[in-house]
Amino acid sequence: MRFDILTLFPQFFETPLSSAIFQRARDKGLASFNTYNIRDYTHDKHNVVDDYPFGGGAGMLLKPEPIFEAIEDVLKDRHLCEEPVPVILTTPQGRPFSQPLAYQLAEHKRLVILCGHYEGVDDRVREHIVTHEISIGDYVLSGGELAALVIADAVTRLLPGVLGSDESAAGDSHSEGLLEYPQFTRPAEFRGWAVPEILLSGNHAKITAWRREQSLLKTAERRPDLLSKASLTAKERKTLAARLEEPEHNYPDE
Ligand code: 6GU
Repeated sequence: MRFDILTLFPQFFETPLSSAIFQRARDKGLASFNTYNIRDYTHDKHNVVDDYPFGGGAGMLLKPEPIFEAIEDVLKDRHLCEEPVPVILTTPQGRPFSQPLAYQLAEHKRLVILCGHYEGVDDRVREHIVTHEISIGDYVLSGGELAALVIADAVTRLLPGVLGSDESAAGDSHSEGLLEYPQFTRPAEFRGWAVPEILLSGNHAKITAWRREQSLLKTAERRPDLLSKASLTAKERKTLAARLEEPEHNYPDE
């Protein structure tokens, strides 16, 4: 997968893209990451990338010309027969990012990510060159750079071979629409807190059943919105409802 990231702050990406999952994917030859400074695509003396909004109002908007030039330059070597490359704009107005969307994006050979600017981007960019507008949550970031890194991380770890087989993405929180069950490592007792007995029992069928139940309970308590979309058997729904009636699951509202 080739990522081309367009930003006003290319230096923002230096350390992250040389660390952790990104470096691992690069070392294995499974992903490459290029950053481009939108300012390099201006032609005026002061390299102006923003301007006042028509009609007035607070703040400045990113101008369309350098953005179109930058994206067209990044995509110039493509052959007509190649599949279209998604051009993602990070914006709080976008579609909420999610694990299913990460899987969809991971299918592509290339992604272009245009980092939005908190005050906005001329709407002709959104309308005529961007293919996906993505938000990473209901809060406002001062720029789209962190969102671009979030999307790139979530997609990179799904590329075949990036994670080892025993750390594969299949069991992650959200990959089955449920939150993950609690996990423990040694020591079996730490400061008087013991690991649940069942995990030490060696009974794998019971452990699997316990983990499934823990996932269901945690999801029901913390993210009931996810539970309504997850695939539960009728029996699971029934036992979950019963378990949630038990007093230890009746938390006061925040
Ligand atoms: Cl993608 N960009 C900005 N600026 N703020 C955000 C966001 C994106 N997603 C959530 N908040």
